Amino acid sequence: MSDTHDKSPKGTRIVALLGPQSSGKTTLVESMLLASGTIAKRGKVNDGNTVSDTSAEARARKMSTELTPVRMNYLGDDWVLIDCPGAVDLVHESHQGAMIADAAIVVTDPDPARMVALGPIFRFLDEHKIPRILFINKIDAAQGTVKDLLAAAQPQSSRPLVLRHIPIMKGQTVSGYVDLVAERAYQYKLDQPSERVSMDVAQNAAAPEARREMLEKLADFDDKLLEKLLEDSLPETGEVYQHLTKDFTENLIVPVLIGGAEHQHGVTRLLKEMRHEVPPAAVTTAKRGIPAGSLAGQTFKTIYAPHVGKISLMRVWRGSLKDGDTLGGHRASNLQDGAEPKLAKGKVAVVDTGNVVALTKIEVGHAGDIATNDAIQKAKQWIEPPHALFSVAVSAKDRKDDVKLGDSLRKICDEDPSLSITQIAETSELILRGQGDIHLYIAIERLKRKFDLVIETKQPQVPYRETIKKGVNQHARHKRQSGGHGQFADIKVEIKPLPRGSGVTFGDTIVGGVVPKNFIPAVEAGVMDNTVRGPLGFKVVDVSVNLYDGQYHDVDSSDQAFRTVGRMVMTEGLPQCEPVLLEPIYDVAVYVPNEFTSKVQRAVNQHRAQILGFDTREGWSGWDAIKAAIPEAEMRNLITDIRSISQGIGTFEAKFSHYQELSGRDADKVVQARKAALGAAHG
Ligand SMILES: Nc1nc2c(ncn2[C@@H]2O[C@H](COP(=O)(O)OP(=O)(O)O)[C@@H](O)[C@H]2O)c(=O)[nH]1
Ligand SMILES: [Mg+2]
Repeated sequence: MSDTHDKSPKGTRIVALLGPQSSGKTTLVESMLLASGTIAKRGKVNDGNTVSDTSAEARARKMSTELTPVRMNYLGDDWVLIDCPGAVDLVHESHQGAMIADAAIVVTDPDPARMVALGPIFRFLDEHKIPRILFINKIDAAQGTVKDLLAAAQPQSSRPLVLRHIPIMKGQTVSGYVDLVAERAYQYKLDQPSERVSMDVAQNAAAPEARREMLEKLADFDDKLLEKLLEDSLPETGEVYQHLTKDFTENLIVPVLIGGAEHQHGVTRLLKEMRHEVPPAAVTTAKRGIPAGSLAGQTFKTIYAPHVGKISLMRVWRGSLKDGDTLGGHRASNLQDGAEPKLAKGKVAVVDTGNVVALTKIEVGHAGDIATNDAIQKAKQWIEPPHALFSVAVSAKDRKDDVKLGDSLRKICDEDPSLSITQIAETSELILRGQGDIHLYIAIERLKRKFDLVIETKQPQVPYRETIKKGVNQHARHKRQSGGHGQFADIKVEIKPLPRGSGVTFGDTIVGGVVPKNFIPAVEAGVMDNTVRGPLGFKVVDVSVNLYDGQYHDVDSSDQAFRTVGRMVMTEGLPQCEPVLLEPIYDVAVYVPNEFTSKVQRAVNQHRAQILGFDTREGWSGWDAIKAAIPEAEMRNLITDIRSISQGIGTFEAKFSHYQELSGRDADKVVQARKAALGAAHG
């Protein structure tokens, strides 16, 4: 691709395509590239030949698995389109793309029942003041009229949705549209720009009323326009465009377009609107609080590529970056086109304001970090990765890869900050956490492709513990006579339950040196040895052990003998104390749109939950928060269940709360499984 040809005065502008999975974002990118003449023939997601969706993981799944910047020049203006994944699991990835965009195109299916999925997207865009166009796609397959669709979408948006054109119907299908601003009618043409037809041919009686509705929405933000409308005088087209541009840029309204990406319908219209209304980088720069200086760029994505190493995708917010410039205190060379989906192709000499560059062999921080000539700093505004919702235990299939495992996992988490890795001491497991099973399995495929690392996964173990329900006084004697001098130790202890959270305590009330002071630490060590695994097979907690009597032998007693008897007293004593299983309980808040609350509540109940009540979700109109206490053992598929009921958008937050007794059949199952596992491990 050529670099700095006919420079557009606005620099390179960026739009991010957001929207639910499978709404047609990748297809729309393809259509925009075709309409702008960037490509001569459109690829198809199902044929695996689109310009974005290039990774092996995306091709295999026929869905976008990472953000992909794609370059386009339309009527002399430079653009980067960021195709974002729509899968809820990959939300952080799409937010990274949106954070460096000047505007977003939100693509939706034409189905009223699915509009609820737009809520979190609009919220995110509100929060970061990102202007957005709503593109109602697949209009060829609409469920209901455009009016129905808009009525279903409006409650999801805090800003008024302003329909910019209305469909022309031919029987049950949409055959074209009337542009309400220009008052022109267009007929869709398959795989071509629409053809202008006369308004008479269009016979669209609804147009004047729809136009008036549009103007009334604009008048809410302008008193002069309101006066005009009240006096029944209509504004000129030019004036309407001015209002639309201003209100869009200032995020007061959401313009709505309709079309069909797959058939090139409404695509030129979208490009024209972008051309006139999407603000340049300078406007976004001011909004984002990008630090002053002649040059500023922001890393928005880290990628590790085989043979290349770390690649940082950066948007240049201010100034232009030239080969050899100092960036973050180091020399930047070998600048690559950051909007070339296959990357590491297309070396560029200069990266202009607004444009994206792929940097290698230079440290420019993590996603979100801002580089100026001499420093790298955290951004004032960036996004935190969402709470983890799903986890698996991972290990290298081949032991010889153990060394590589840690480093590769760290890189994959750097690429995707919504992944995290934790070593759990109690279970000795390495846990990979993320947003759902798809998320984690994509990560595991990446590990294979990028680092030739084959991962084995297991369901993470629940760190059960055990305690006792009653106390006992226990005597133990260790005596062995063999050859020379033997071993002798004798103790009496009182074992007692303690309140939850106390751990294991050891003390003594020995008088008269019946157990000499110097042996007492050995007794304690022996006792502790046997709290690592109690009679049920788990770590023993909330138990006090007091040594109150004993005997020793001048020659045969030793630390070793007392340690042994310390172990014995626990092995013999604990089973008589009514051992009981403890399971970890989490405080969970499940968040769903209130239309799903009762159904989700029922589903949550299936997870042995104790429902603590529900309330409205703070700051989220139309959403509820269901509070519950849920055992960790029941959390595994919680997100899958919530999503299956809530159009994929329900979510939860969980925090460890406490350990709680588990008895009955559930406990028996756990203990049996543990015995089997320990038996297997010990051969
Ligand atoms: N009927 C119809 N299908 C479309 C249209 N646009 C996209 N699709 C189909 O919708 C599916 C998902 O498209 P894709 O671009 O991968 O969606 P994304 O997940 O939003 O990127 C694909 O099978 C497309 O062929 C359209 O305008 N009409
Ligand atoms: Mg896609």
